[in-house]
Amino acid sequence: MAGEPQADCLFCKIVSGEVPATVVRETPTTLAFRDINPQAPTHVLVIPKVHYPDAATLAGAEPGVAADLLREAAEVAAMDKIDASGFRIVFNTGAGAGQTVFHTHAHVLGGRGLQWPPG
Ligand code: D5M
Repeated sequence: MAGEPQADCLFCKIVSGEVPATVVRETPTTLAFRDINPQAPTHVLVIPKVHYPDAATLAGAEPGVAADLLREAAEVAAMDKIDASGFRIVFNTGAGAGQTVFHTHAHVLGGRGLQWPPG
């Protein structure tokens, strides 16, 4: 069922503690942990604890939790002191956009100059 943990989902397993992660922040609705393959000095993933495959479906079903993700992304940037120099919040949405894990996640990237447009 939408929103329920999925047995084959890597990020649901991180939420449950079955798969370890370097957790940097946690709220009742979200978890933030360091990306295993960082693309910048700060590269943190912020995920909802509930399972929705991407940001669009999460926003449609649970807009309050989607707002929590954005708030937590900003908190991560402040925590790592990248908020003053600028940072990027990315939701890859769909395989064609590079999404590989189909549990909503915001990439928070910063700590170096970021190019635009992204690749
Ligand atoms: O981003 C999926 C991201 O998830 C990608 O940057 C690697 C990261 N990843 C994959 N496995 C792990 C674990 N176990 N811990 C932390 N980070 C992980 P996407 O936008 O779907 O391409």
